[in-house]
Amino acid sequence: MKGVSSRVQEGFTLSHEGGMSHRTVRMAAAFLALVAGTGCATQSPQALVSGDAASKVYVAPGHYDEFYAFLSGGYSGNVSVYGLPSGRMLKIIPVFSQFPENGYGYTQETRAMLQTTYGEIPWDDTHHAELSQTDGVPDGRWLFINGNNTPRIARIDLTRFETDEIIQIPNSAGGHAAPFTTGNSEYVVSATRFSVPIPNTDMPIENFKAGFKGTISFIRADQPGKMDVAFQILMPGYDYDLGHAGKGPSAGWFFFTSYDTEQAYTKLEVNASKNDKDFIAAVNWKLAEQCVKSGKAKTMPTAYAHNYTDEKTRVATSEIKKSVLVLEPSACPGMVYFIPTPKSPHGVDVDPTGEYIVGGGKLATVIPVHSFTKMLKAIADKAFDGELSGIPILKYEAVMAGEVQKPGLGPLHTEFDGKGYAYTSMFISSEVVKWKLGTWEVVDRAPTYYSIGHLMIPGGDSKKPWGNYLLAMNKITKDRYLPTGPELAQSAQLFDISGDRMKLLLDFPTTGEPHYAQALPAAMIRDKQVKFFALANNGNPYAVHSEAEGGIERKGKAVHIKMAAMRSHFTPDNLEGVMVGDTVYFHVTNIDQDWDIVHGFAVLGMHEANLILLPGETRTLKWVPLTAGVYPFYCTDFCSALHQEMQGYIRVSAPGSNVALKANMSDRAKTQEARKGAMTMPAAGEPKGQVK
Ligand code: RUQ
Ligand code: CUA
Repeated sequence: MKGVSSRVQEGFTLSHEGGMSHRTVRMAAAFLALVAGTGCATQSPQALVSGDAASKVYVAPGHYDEFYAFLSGGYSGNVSVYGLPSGRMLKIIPVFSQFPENGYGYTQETRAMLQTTYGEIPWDDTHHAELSQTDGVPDGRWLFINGNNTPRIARIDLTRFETDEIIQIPNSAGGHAAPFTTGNSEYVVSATRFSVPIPNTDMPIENFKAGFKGTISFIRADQPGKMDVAFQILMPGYDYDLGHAGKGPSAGWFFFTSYDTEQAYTKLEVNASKNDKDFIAAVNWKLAEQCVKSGKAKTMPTAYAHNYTDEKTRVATSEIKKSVLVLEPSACPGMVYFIPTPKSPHGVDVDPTGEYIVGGGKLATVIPVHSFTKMLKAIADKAFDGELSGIPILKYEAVMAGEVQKPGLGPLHTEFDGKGYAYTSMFISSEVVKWKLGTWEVVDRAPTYYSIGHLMIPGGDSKKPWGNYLLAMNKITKDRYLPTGPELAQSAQLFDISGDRMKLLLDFPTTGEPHYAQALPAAMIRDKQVKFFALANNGNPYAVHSEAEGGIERKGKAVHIKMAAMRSHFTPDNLEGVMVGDTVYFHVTNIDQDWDIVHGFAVLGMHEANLILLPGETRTLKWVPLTAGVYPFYCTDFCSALHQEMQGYIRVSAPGSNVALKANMSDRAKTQEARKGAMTMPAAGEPKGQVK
């Protein structure tokens, strides 16, 4: 069977040689489309790529892409960065994962980033990449991303593309509706996908209805290093799935979808799909702030970790916070309303004007759109259908702006182009559906390959979308690429949406499973990139600022080695006097001061990952030698013509041996006038806050 991509290039039309899996998926999509009366997905994929597509995504050698796109890495725990329109991968940023490629989560300086109240957790499931905003528009300061499994939110600095801060969310499980931002990133939010006992204690699962609750957390986010759970709202025990802040007129509100309002706790596939409508919770967060200020929230003891990397030392520390403020809706009337929304809604998206709130009822036959103006009126008129746990339920008809009829099957997520159109992903019918805000008519549809989850338009959930491209992130890849055994890379597809009709431009594979992504014009952050860290400012307690400062020192069973790395040697590079039973800390500083001159460090038999040392940076590898012998170490990053010469030895002797501690100096180091006699070590045995 011939690969689909090669057939695209050859311009063949699809025939039965396309292979079972491919045909089956397309037949299923066509069948579902027929059922839905849409008649889509009957074209072959080849026909959808027009002749000029290649030139639209071709970025010539040496030229830059127009956008940075940040894709969540799903179960890889990372974020990956791509250039658009080329689809070239630029970087993987480790967030909630240990990353052997650069030592994140292994080095003594970074391990504290993965600290939680459950201990050090080197993995999570990232879903939603969210750029910080100013006045409702991405501003290029930071990227936030959630950890879904052990609820956490991370901040990535966009001048360094590094994870700097992680906060754990207490009283939560499944931090899925996260980390959506308010218009000036005052807050990012996290809502519980899984309701749990709060505080979490032992109880029979069948106590679900009475004992399990959801929380919506507002996390202060506008100051690096100071992320904190400002307050939590205690919600009925449903599954809170996604959220989005209002904007413009609705800027003081936040909207969250919920499913399982049936409160089933087993076989949810059936039992949580019974109600015709679930809810979008509309939260007046400005009012919530006031209620917290006026003392309506209760202090609840709990525990959650806050991890932060100091700018000067580049050493992460972890602190455990001990309490949180919890607000009951009944204590703050007017703070939360439920908007009935068909049926098990997934995404909730607010259009650029802030007027329309679009639900993604994944089992619904329409796309429901609520009106913010009507919502305010319904609240004023008390157009309620009862209440639940003190939360008024608004009348569906009173809030509804319109319904997109026969959109396709399985609407999940919607983004906007800023020109009056919305684009909704249809998981079951595998397509993107373009429709007009206000008239609710479907104006275009384009098949995706296959089973699209999120879609993304740069700035497409903000007040000002840069609306020329749309990226579809698909859950199933099947035959789009050369097969690679039982598991295939996930797949993204880029569409040109600058014209009336969507045009497929490009497929590219992605790492992990991207859920959501966000993108911004490269020009916003391109010239703000840090090129190296000034050695003079390196505040790591074990840093060396010249070769002359290198050396070795024993403190009981711990041996600390301060080492300089530069093109193309380590100083010192011959070390003796270490014994079996010692724990050795290699504190290696890259003293080169040039962009992209990176060194690595690894020792024979080590149990950690290698160190990757950015210019001007210090990183520490902990090594426990198990047997006597001589162990080579070397630079793992090809840094110069004499990179292969960048190596050294450490001698390990039997316990109790009398081999003297010794670290040789290079000739160059000996002549360095910076040499101040014996090396000095910081008073504290270890850099503060490091995890051992
Ligand atoms: S999810 S495919 Cu955002 Cu985790 Cu919708
Ligand atoms: Cu330093 Cu290779």
